[in-house]
Amino acid sequence: MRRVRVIDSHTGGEPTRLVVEGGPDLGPGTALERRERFRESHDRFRAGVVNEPRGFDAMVGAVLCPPNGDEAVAQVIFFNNVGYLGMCVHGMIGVAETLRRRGMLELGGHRFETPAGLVGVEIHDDRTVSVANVLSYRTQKDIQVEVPGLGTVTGDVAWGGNWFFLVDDHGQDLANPDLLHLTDVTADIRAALTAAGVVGADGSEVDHIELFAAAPGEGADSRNFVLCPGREYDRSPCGTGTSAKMACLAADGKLAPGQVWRQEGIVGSVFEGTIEAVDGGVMPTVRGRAWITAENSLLFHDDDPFAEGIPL
Ligand code: PYC
Repeated sequence: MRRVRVIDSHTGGEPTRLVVEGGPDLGPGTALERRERFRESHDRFRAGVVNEPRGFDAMVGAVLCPPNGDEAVAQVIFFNNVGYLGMCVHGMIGVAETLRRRGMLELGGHRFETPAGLVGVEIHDDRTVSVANVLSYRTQKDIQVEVPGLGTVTGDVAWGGNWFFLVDDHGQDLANPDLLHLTDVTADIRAALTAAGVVGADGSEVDHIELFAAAPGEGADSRNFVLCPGREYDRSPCGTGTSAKMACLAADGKLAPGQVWRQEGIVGSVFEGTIEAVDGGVMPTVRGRAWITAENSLLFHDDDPFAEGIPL
């Protein structure tokens, strides 16, 4: 029997499950190299940790690996119900809170290597965490796709550590959301993008779809709904999506360096973001808070037909 110790947290409602003991040996290398080894040789472990019956579709998992040099305290690789992420801001906030609580990180600044690049983490004394994310930028503006049942949908393609399609004009109600309907609509938009051959700059699928509307209250500048790769929606405001949004706003001259952008998610939690302008885009910082929800051991029995998750 394999025993895997995990600590669960949520950041603005979105869960993160950090493996703290019993994870796979991913060998030497960069976070990107280790992520590919994870995918090739340990994908069943990924599925067993985040999918039913031990997890559920919205769960994001994380494993820590030793750093590859002296630039970072550790590497983090994030995964979900269908695969692997480049970066995950809500997850990074959850990992930082978990490590702080275990006495492994002090208040103040730290750096982590992720498959998308180096990120900074600042743990504040009010328990919030700021994540200085990777370079974020827009690659395509006002792309139009035909979506069956919706008509022509116009949006931008941008990178914030993952690839996003950002749509302002969609006719959907984000104030009183019908989550199943929004999931279907955004999944249809993603399918239409794929069918039209719209991809990220590196040829990757644009696998996150982000709808925006005015925030219903005073506490935020905007509300979003974000469809993640495995057809689940982000319960948090999505930090990589907020980074992509701020890159688009900056490119349109609507967000100045240092100006605070408050992005509300579909369950009402808020991330605060700022940008620094750099060549080729913006360097975003996103701040939020995580809460530990469980300290647990996952058990994988050799004769359990669902040790590697339920293949749905
Ligand atoms: O916060 O960056 C994020 C994120 C990505 C996927 C789910 N959350």
